Amino acid sequence: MSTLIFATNNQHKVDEIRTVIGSTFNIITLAEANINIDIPEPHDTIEENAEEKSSFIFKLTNKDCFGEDTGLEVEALNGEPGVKSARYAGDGRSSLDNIKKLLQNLQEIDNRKAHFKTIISLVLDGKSYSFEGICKGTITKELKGVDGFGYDPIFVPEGSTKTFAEMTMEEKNIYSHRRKATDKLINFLSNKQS
Ligand code: ITT
Repeated sequence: MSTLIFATNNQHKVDEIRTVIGSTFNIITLAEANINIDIPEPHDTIEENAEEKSSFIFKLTNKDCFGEDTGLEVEALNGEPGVKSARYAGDGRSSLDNIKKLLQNLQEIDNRKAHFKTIISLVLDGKSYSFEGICKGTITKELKGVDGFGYDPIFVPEGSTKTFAEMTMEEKNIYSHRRKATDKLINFLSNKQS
């Protein structure tokens, strides 16, 4: 198996996916591939933005690669922030700003159901494939925990009483959307090899 470039600038994603992949496959980050670029995310769906990341890096390098896009979809907000998860509070705002806006919008609302959705888009030998991972859960009323990133301090996955930010990365990986999508990627790559 040749090396796969992971088309992301988010080191948390790299750490989480590397923990799942272990030494089965070799992945290198954009930084390790000496690619210093902010990949555009111009589309209206998580699927299209994931595909944009992998195809963008494939066009640049002509190498096998994958990207992923993730969104938090909140039932009572008709799926928002969804594809806009990174910039919910506006361009250039922090994760804390995004969280504050979300909690504000859910202030009077009892239905706290939400899920994370990750789409991994792979380009292998010039062909595209995609893998989905969903993690259902609920949004808390206040922030809890200091680990993880993004919306982790306000998301409790089904089957746990802790937020993702109260978990170690290994615990988060038991439940997480990203791990589920990564499992499918590993399975696909393993079958290709055999
Ligand atoms: P790349 O595009 O470089 O991969 P990014 O951070 O821009 O990295 P996304 O476009 O997928 O990643 O951003 C989605 C938003 O959702 C962003 O605000 C993240 O902080 C948040 N997010 C993604 N995965 C998450 C997770 O596992 N837990 C909590 N928040 C997450």
